[in-house]
Amino acid sequence: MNEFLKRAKEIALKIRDAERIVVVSHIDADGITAGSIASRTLERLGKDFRIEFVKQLDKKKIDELKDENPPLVWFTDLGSGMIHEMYGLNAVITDHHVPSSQDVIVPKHARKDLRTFFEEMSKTDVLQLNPHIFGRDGAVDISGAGTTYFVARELDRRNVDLAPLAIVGAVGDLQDSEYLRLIGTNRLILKEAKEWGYIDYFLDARFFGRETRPVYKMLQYSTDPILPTLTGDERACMNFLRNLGIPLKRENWRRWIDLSFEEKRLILSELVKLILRMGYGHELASRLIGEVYILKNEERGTPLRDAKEFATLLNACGRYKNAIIGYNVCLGDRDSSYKEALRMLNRHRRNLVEGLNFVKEIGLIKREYLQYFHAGDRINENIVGIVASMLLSEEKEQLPIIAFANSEDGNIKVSVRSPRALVNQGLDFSIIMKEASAKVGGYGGGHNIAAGASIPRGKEEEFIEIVEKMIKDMLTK
Ligand SMILES: [Mn+2]
Repeated sequence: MNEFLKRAKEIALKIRDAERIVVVSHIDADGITAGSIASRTLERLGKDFRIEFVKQLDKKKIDELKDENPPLVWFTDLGSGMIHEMYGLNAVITDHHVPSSQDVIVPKHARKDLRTFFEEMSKTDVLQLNPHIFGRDGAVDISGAGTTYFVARELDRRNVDLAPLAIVGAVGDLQDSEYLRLIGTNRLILKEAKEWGYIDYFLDARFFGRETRPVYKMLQYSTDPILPTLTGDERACMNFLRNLGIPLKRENWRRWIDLSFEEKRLILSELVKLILRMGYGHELASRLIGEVYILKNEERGTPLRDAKEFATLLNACGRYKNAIIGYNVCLGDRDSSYKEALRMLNRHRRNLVEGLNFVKEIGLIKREYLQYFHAGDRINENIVGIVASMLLSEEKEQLPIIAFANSEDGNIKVSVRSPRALVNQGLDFSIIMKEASAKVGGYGGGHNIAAGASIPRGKEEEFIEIVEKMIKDMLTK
């Protein structure tokens, strides 16, 4: 921990010394919260700065920054994977993605003029705070918002009030999903935030919408875990509650937070029985309950009160190219930006439901080792991956799902989601997406369980053939 904090302090010093700073962050919930933490910190320091949100940090963006050549660039929730391109740039990075090598890699385009390259290299000054370089797993230990928070905290003790945003960022990146609670360095943020009275956390149902949805809706839309015979069926959910003698409505539709302890306990124990009776096993049942994170300064019954709902609101903003709206909400706007964010959240939910219905209409095409669908223009490329996740969670006999959608750049966006059991058997879609897409003239990557790619139009069939063969090889090795 000492080394980690020491690095945070070094970065803090560099920020304190900089005359002007450009913050570059990612457009998802973790990136938006990370950018908000950085920006409030710089505001409190009285710094001259600007912030921008990008979908991904590519060479083109880095070249633009090099041309502008600001005194300091602060990358949050991205940057570690592109360090090898940052020669000539004065930068700090607070990220949690797998870093590219710390050694000097001479990029292809620089090989022609090595002298200029090494001159530039010698001017390069990049410091990063990233759990991977301290031997921890960036998928669960701490998020981009979390690493940014540790630097903010070094710069000004008042910034402890930004800890809730760091928790929202971690939850937005599903860092609580595997262990059903936040672990590692995230725990330090959590404890601090609790001591200061900003956050409360306890065991409860992990359902999305605890604060805002009528209970029957919450069950109907549950995908983690999926509730056999209930998920997706409104009438069944209503009947399930009625049969337990739980009133659906008092003055208003009752939400999870409106129920008594006894009512909650009854529902949860019946759900466990249902899951086991339907043969889904203990592992699924265990996902019903986990740690939940409450932002105590936010109004009860709003999507900002629960970290998971807050993160979803931000993700909705990012996905529809309005990261800045989410950023304003993080910084305290409860008026026009907040209303706009709510509108985007509703639109996002509607699009997901429509997307799901569309795929159910056209049907998944099943093959021996995978299943797939092509959404064309009917599902936005930015949510086609979520639709694939939802479809996967509804199935009992599970094959990986490959989803295609038309991308606005003229190519085909590919998203893949794999059942965890196959990943445990050695399947790794980060490798498959990278190699298979390269074979058809595209690019890709990601995580073992969820990955993506971009491939040229018309190459879908060929791509499926290659992917299926690679899955087969990996699983039968
Ligand atoms: Mn992140």
